Amino acid sequence: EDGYDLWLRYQTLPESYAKDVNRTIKNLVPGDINDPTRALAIEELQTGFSKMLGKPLPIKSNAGKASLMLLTSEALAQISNDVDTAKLTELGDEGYLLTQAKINNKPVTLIAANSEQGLLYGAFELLQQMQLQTSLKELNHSSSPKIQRRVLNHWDNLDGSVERGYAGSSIWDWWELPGVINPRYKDYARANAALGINGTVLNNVNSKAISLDHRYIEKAAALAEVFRPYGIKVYLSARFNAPMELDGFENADPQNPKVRQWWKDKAKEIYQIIPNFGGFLVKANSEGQPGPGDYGRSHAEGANMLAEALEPYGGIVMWRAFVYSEHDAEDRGKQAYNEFKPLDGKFKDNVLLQVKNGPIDFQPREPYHPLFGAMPNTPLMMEFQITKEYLGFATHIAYLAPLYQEVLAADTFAKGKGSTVAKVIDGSLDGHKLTGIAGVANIGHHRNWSGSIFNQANWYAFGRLAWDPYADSQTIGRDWLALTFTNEEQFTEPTLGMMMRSREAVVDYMTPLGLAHLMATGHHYGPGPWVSDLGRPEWNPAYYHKADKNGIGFDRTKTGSNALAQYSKEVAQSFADPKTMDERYLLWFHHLPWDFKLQSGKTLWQGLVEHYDHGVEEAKAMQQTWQSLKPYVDQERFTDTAQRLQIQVDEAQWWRDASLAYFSHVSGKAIPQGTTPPKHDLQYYIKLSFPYAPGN
Ligand code: BDP
Repeated sequence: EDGYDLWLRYQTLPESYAKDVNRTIKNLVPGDINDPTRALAIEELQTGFSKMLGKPLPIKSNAGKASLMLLTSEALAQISNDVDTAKLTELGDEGYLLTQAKINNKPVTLIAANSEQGLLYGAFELLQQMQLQTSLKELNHSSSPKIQRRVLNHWDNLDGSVERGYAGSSIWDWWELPGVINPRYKDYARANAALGINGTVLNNVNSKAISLDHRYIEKAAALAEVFRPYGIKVYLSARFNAPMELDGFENADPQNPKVRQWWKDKAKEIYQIIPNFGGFLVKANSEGQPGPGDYGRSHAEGANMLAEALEPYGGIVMWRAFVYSEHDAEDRGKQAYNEFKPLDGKFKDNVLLQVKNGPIDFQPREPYHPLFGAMPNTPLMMEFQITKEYLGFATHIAYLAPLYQEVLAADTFAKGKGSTVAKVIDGSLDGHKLTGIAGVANIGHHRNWSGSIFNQANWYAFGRLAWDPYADSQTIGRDWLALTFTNEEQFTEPTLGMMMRSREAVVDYMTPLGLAHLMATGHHYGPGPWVSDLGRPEWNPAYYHKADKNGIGFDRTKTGSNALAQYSKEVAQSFADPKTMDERYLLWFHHLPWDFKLQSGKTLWQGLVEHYDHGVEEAKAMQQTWQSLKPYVDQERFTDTAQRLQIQVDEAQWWRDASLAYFSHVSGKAIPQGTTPPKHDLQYYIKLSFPYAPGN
């Protein structure tokens, strides 16, 4: 068990359940396997049945004898009226129905959908339900995605490195493509299609123009070919000044007709070899990337130029709202809103604005981004980070579904109570048709794909929440555990408990009570709250915590940056009073004296120390739980996880000690009595360096 098979392990089923399946499903009527997507559905079913039950299903062509059928709604209507076709229609292009139906008066297990794609999703779901040992007789399950574009963002570079990647180098071998098609590309597509992911951006948002050069388009086309029958579209990150870098143009100004024509020609060239190309993802005027701002043009003008080029072919632009500049450094968290809100309604119909979940940058905890709910006339797309840049890379366990769910369920009050972020991005709040969600992938060439077994859970959870942003992180976690290890409750329940608390543990030992961005320079791994010497103010941890002898925290109320005013009245009010608000966001919004009284009655300083201690205790508790689960886990995955947990315990301690050494130093507060002092003095922690940390 090296983790390669992800959620498609298809372990031999226990005898009693296998009997049940054998009684219900005796053969398979595949339908027209000339369709490549249907052929894959059949192939997957046969792989699954062979592995789980020891043999593939006998293939029958005669519907009269069928026990498992895959039927599109059209085909179904011709042979049976047992299924409500109106209900099927509601499932749209990608939904499916799994049910027991009567066909020719005989009971049949039916996968029905409006498209071949829906049938493929249905086949994966049937196999998942079998792995979870759901009784097939009770199967009556329909599902359709609530979000249209469910996309992974690979931050993969053409030289094979991965920005913020902790699972080895890129799985794309750009050098050998398009000649060599690694079988792993197909396994990648299978794993994603099993979750309903239907798009992938192949290259880093910090992109190179050469990705749009003909040679590289051919390489991307080879991948697109593998992914197409799985329903996965390829997208590319586009460098805004590509006309200059590739073809020597003098500028990349969106008002320049020649530049506009260049993008039109480029789109045409791409669609000639990738007919189902998804479109472009663009990081512009952000962290040194070129963009329309270089010519005094707005983000809307830049995005619309690309949108116009893609429009004839049905392509879209995913334009990122991740911008901040040193010239307006009072509060970095306010800048995206200030820049984009005035552009609401100015984007073309095939543009999605891609917004990170929080206003700063993928921190262990942030409030939701104030743009959600603030741009009703523009479809906003969510960007989550699956790779754990700020949550311990691949060595710490942090199950991210609770983080995702916390943001999706947050109420923006944009149109009154219940205007959740999920409703903003699934289009239901403002009536948008084009909708999307992106996850920055944690995938690399490591045999287990994600660098650690538990990191796979974050990829899985992203996929499930992209399909249904209202899904519950517990259920997702439980399913993942059953698919990945075993569904014995003695294993799943304690492990799920550990997963569900893991993210909060990280918050506690890294950035409790609403603190953020305290990571050391460059690698974002260890603590560096003392760092204050970097070129731009908002690159320094000291800018974010603002701790001195009088207090700590970032004042985002009226007396400070007033970022609170970017939220609706109700949300702003809920965060306005530090005495009554949700303390998980306390120091995000308030600068408070060290002796401020928390709701527990303790002082802020005591509370901070307790959170740090609690984080370390939780890491230790996870380690103990895991040790008790040894009987349920194979040696390889048990040991690998145990080793990582040991690192996590040691590093939780490091984070706690270094942070408390520093905060005690700036505040002049002694470590409270009865609390263990940091192992070393502050200088020791400051001097540690990590020149070869991965992912830079
Ligand atoms: C930051 C990462 C940086 C990315 C940037 C982005 O540190 O590597 O390029 O986000 O999202 O968090 O563009």
